[in-house]
Amino acid sequence: MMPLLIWLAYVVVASQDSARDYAAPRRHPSPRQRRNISHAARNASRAARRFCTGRRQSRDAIVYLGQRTHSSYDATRTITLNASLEMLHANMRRTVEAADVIIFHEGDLDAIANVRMCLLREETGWGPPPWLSEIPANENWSAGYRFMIRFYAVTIWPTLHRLGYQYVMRMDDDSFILSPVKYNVFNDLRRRGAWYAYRTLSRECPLFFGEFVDGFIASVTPKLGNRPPPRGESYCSSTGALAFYNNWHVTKISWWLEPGRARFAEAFDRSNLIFTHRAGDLLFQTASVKLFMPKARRRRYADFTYRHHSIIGGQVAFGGIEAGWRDRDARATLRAYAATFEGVGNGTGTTSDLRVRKCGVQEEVDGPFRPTLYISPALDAAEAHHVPPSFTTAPFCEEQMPRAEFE
Ligand SMILES: Nc1nc2c(ncn2[C@@H]2O[C@H](COP(=O)(O)OP(=O)(O)OP(=O)(O)O)[C@@H](O)[C@H]2O)c(=O)[nH]1
Ligand SMILES: *[C@@H]1O[C@H](CO)[C@@H](O)[C@H](O)[C@H]1NC(C)=O
Ligand SMILES: *[C@@H]1O[C@H](CO)[C@@H](O)[C@H](O)[C@H]1NC(C)=O
Ligand SMILES: *[C@@H]1O[C@H](CO)[C@@H](O)[C@H](O)[C@H]1NC(C)=O
Ligand SMILES: *[C@@H]1O[C@H](CO)[C@@H](O)[C@H](O)[C@H]1NC(C)=O
Ligand SMILES: *[C@@H]1O[C@H](CO)[C@@H](O)[C@H](O)[C@H]1NC(C)=O
Ligand SMILES: [Mg+2]
Repeated sequence: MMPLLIWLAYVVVASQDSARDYAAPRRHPSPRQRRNISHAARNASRAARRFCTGRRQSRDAIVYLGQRTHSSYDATRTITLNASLEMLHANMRRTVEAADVIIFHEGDLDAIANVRMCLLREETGWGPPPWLSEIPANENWSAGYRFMIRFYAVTIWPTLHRLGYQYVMRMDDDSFILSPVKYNVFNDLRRRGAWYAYRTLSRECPLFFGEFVDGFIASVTPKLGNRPPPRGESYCSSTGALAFYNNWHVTKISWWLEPGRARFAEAFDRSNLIFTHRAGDLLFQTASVKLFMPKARRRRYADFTYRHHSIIGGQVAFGGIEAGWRDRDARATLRAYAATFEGVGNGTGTTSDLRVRKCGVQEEVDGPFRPTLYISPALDAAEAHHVPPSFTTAPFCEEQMPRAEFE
C-alpha cells in the first residue's frame, strides 16, 4: 500500500511541477506519441537495469563521479569519496533521505550501501565524441579527466533524463558540505522556481573559451532569444568574467535539453576544446546559464560551509573553503582548515600562513550582500611571496566592493 501511495503522490507532485514550469499550453499526446512515451520509459528502465544497481526511488538525484585512484593527479591525492559521503549524510540529511544518491564509475568501485552504482559507458555518456578518433595527448590531464568534463557539460543531461530524473545535485569526491542544511535543497529550489543553483564563484574565463562563446553568439544565437553580452563587449570581459565553481551545483535537467542549450552543447562538443585545451564543464555550464537563463532562475546558496580544493604536490593549488552564514561553527571550521592545509600559488612558493578573508555574497538577483568568510590558499601563497595573484582564482570573492553577481 505504501509504495503505491508514494508513487501516486509522486505522480501528482511531478505533474504539478511541470505544469508550473512550462507556460505553453500542453496538448494531449496523440496515440503515436503515447506509444512513444511508453517506449521511452521502457528504454529508460532497460538502460537503468543494464547500467545501474537498484531502482529509481526519487525524481531527484545526487550524483558523484567516483574512481579508486585519481586519473590525473599523483599519489599525494587521496580519494575522499567516503568522507565526502559521510559529511553529506551528516549535514544534508533531509536532502539525502529524499533523493537517490548515484555514483557513476568505470567498474573500479565496490557497491556502497543505499547508493545506486551506475557504470560509465558510451550509453551513459562516457567517452570521446564519435568524431574524435584519437584523444589529443596531454601531459597533465588524462583522457578520463576529460571524459569527466564532457560528462558534466554535454552527456549527463540526456543520461539522467533517460534514467527518469528531473533535478540533479552534483557532488565531487573532494566536495565537502561542512555545516547543517536542515531543509531539502531540491524542494527549496522548486519552491523558489530556480533552475540552477551554485555555492561559490571562480574567476576564470580563458581567452580561447571567450572566443568560442563570442563566435557562437555571432553565428547563431540571435534566433535563440538569449541574453548576449552588451553590444561591443566580449564574453570574458563582461558576463563571463565570473564563473560558477560548479563542483557543487543543483539544476533542473530538462532545461539543459531545450533546443537552444542542446545546440550550444553540440557546438561546444564539436569545438573539441575539452580535449585540446581542457576547457572545463565549469566554463560551459556558466556560459549556458549566463546566455540562456533568466537571472531570476539562478540562485546562490551561501548558508552552508563548503570546501573544495585541488591538492597538487601536497599543497592547495586551487579552491579553498567558504563559510555559510547559518554555520555557527564557521570560525572554528575555518581555523581548523587554516591549521591543516598549506597553499601554493601560480609559480610561487608555498605558505602555511592562511588568512580568513571577509567579503559579501549575493544569493539572489537584486538581493542584499551577506558578509561571508573564506580562505583562498593560492591567494595567500601569492601574497606571501609578493607575486601578483593568479588571474584564475577560486573561491572568488571581492573583499572591498563586491560586484553584483547576477550579471
Ligand atoms: N571515473 C572517473 N572519475 C573521474 C575521472 N577524473 C575525475 N573524476 C571524478 O570527477 C570528479 C571531478 O574531478 P576532479 O579531479 O575533482 O576535478 P575538478 O574538481 O574539476 O578539478 P580539480 O580542480 O582538479 O579538483 C571527482 O569526483 C573525480 O573523482 C576519471 O578519469 N574517471
Ligand atoms: C519519439 O521519440 C523519439 C526519440 O525520443 C523522437 O525523436 C520522436 O520525434 C518521437 N516521435 C513522436 C511521434 O513523438
Ligand atoms: C529506444 O532505444 C532505441 C535504441 O537504444 C532507440 O533507437 C529508440 O529511438 C529509443 N526510443 C525512444 C522513444 O527513446
Ligand atoms: C569506502 O567505503 C566502502 C564501503 O562503503 C569500502 O568498501 C571502501 O573500502 C571504503 N574506502 C576507503 C578508501 O575507505
Ligand atoms: C603541465 O603542468 C606543469 C606543471 O604545473 C606545467 O608546467 C605545464 O605547462 C603543463 N603542461 C600543459 C600541456 O598544460
Ligand atoms: C601565472 O604566472 C605566469 C608568470 O608570472 C603568468 O604569465 C600567467 O599569466 C599566470 N597565470 C595565471 C592564470 O594568472
Ligand atoms: Mg574536484
